[in-house]
Amino acid sequence: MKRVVHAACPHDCPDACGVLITIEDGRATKIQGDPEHPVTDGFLCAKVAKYLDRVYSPDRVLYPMRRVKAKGPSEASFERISWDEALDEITHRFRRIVAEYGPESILPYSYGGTLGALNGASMDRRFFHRLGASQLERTICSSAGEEGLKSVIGIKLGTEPEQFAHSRYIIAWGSNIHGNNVHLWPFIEEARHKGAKLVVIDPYRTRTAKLADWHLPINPGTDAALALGLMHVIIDENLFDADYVSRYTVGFEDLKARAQQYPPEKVAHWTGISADDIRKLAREYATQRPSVIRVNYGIQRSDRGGMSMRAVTMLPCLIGSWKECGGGLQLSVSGSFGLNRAALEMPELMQKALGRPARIVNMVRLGSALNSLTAPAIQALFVYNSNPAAVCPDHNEVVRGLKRPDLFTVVHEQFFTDTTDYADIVLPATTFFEHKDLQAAYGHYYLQVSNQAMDAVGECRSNVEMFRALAERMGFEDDCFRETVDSMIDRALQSPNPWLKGITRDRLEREHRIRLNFNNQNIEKDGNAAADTAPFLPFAQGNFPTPSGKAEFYSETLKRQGLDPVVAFTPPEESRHGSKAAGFPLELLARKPDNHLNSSFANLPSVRQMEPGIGDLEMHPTDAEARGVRDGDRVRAFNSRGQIVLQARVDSSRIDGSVPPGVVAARLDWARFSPGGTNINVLTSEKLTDMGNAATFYSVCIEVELFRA
Ligand SMILES: Nc1nc2c(c(=O)[nH]1)N[C@H]1C(S)=C(S)[C@@H](COP(=O)(O)OP(=O)(O)OC[C@H]3O[C@@H](n4cnc5c(=O)[nH]c(N)nc54)[C@H](O)[C@@H]3O)O[C@H]1N2
Ligand SMILES: Nc1nc2c(c(=O)[nH]1)N[C@H]1C(S)=C(S)[C@@H](COP(=O)(O)OP(=O)(O)OC[C@H]3O[C@@H](n4cnc5c(=O)[nH]c(N)nc54)[C@H](O)[C@@H]3O)O[C@H]1N2
Ligand code: SF4
Ligand SMILES: [Mo]
Repeated sequence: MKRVVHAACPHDCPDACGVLITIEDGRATKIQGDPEHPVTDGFLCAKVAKYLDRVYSPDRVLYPMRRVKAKGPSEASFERISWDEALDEITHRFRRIVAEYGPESILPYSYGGTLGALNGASMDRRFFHRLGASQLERTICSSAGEEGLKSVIGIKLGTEPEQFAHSRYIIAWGSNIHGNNVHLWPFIEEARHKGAKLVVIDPYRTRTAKLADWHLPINPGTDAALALGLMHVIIDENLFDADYVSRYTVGFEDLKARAQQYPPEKVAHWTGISADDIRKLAREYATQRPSVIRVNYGIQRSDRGGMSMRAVTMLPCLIGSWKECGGGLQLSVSGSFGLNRAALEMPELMQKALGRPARIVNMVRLGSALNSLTAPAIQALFVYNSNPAAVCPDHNEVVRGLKRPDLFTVVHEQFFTDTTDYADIVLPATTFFEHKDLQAAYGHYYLQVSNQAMDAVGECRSNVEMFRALAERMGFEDDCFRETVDSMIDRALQSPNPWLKGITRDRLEREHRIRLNFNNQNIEKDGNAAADTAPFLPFAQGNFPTPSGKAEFYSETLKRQGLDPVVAFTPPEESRHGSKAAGFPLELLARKPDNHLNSSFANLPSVRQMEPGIGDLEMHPTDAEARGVRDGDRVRAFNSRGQIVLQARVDSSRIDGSVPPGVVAARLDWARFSPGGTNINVLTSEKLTDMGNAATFYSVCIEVELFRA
């Protein structure tokens, strides 16, 4: 029997594609994009187009496993056990640890394996809250940018992707659209056919930059200076929207005074972009309308990433482009869904366990947490939806912690990863083909139900079912641990957010995707709303959900936090102008692979072959020559935290190079696939950003030399 099931891709990607899975006699035989999805439009990225290779990979974890040899990467160090044995062992160890050290000595560790609302954060949170485990501060990706964005406009939402087709001037700012957000590209192409210009601001010459009309290779971490320089010109030349500014913003005079301090010549020194180009960009952006900025997370993985994002967010407020269809700015739109997360996660359960909220441990600083946290020290680590032994900064410290023989580590995974190398117990996890979920997005405004297409392979269990079983085994009798998946979806949708009005599970199951109800239309009796397709212009008339109700060029909240209430540029400590560059003159971009997803997919041969040269260190000829390095040479890249041997790729042309002078780039890979058993995160640091306690993957200084074995 053949059937086609509607699902939604849950990987950590803005696009949240609508997916159709063909099932024949219980087996998935085809995956394709859902042609009816208005944004993702029937195509999938290359890696997910090969998803059958992932679901049916011979390397899947199929059964619970127990370690039989010492921790570390070595073959066949696990034996198969039953789920009963696994759950017994985990609960036995947890009970002992709780009795001896208290529940906060247990640390959950999860991030973006699946962004499904339930399997991302629901039963797992209930479990750890009820246990009284330490809380994880999940800031490895986006929180600096979020805080910077919200400090100006109050909420995490922005221009819908469909509107980019109407833009006349598009800036991709720290945004690798072709690699990381490919479903925005057709809208940009449509705009360009109508004459729009695409500008890319990125130190690295990405595929997006190569295809753009204008690429500005900016020095890493200097975006706040560029934004201030643009505002300097826009204010100086009277190109701002005085009416919009006076009605809907606060702090213009403070901003004006600040921008005065950033004339283009000075900004050119910081950014490496000429004063003429800064003036030209400012004039074009302010006058070729509608103009829109697709800023992505690239600019906020930097020491002062929060302030960089704050400065960029001010631009559309200054020129009033929020009024126009095809104007404004998009970083992430996830704040618009407003699902009832509290009902899914039930933080009140911590009260029962501890009588207070549990302590918070930052995920970026996992190495420090495992090696030096006290009162109490971490005794057990429970990893799911994440591969910290690959993705976490300061890899050597992370591995040192994971190797601790006294640390009890459980990893719930689809594959044997760098992290399972250090697990005591490995549990098998389902893929999205094998469980049901509710799927929001961070790059568009459609909500979807992702249906279960097939039975779980082997003895895999979803995160929801695994934590349900663990809670039962721990003896947690609260009703919430017996709640069904459907009831949890219903509960997530029961939220005060007016844009969810009329959106029910029943409708999602029938209609597959529903745009948020922005015009708050009434739903007719049969459950169908008239299609709400009017462009979403959230800030056309102000309505910023900030403390002042206006876009904040001046923020009292930041001032209270001891931060600059306006915005300023300070060079990142680890950068060419920074205080910690001595001895390590090259700025490293420890980048994402275009065809993998962070560390996911790297282990699948059919996907890996799409990412040739993943072990390369890209260098500019000037920097290579100065070190006697030629294309193809093996080089040692190092700083005070670690070293890694990579193959030098030196650009053939100074003008068309992938990296500008002073910048080197390498891609994230699994440690076990790299020659020395370490990956590029041996060079990145635990330092947190100025706002949002996020990671600083793109503020890293290193030195490079020829490798002599
Ligand atoms: N194919 C693929 N898709 C992905 C991912 C993946 O790994 N692979 N990861 C997913 C995840 S988790 C996320 S968060 C999103 C992220 O998507 P993006 O935000 O696009 O993420 P990045 O690739 O980190 O950064 C974007 C660009 O910023 C540039 N950049 C670095 N430093 C600076 C700077 O200081 N200034 C400026 N202007 N640019 C800078 C980088 O060179 C990069 O090309 O993508 C998601 N999609
Ligand atoms: N050097 C460098 N490091 C980086 C970045 C970078 O750009 N450069 N990017 C950073 C960013 S932006 C992010 S978001 C993080 C991402 O870090 P992670 O969220 O850890 O992302 P992945 O590497 O995709 O690993 C997710 C793991 O979850 C597993 N998984 C998938 N679905 C499920 C499920 O349903 N259940 C369970 N139990 N497991 C599942 C996958 O098999 C995979 O091994 O990495 C960060 N690290
Ligand atoms: S990873 Fe992104 S682009 Fe690829 S299928 Fe999933 S949502 Fe779509
Ligand atoms: Mo991310």
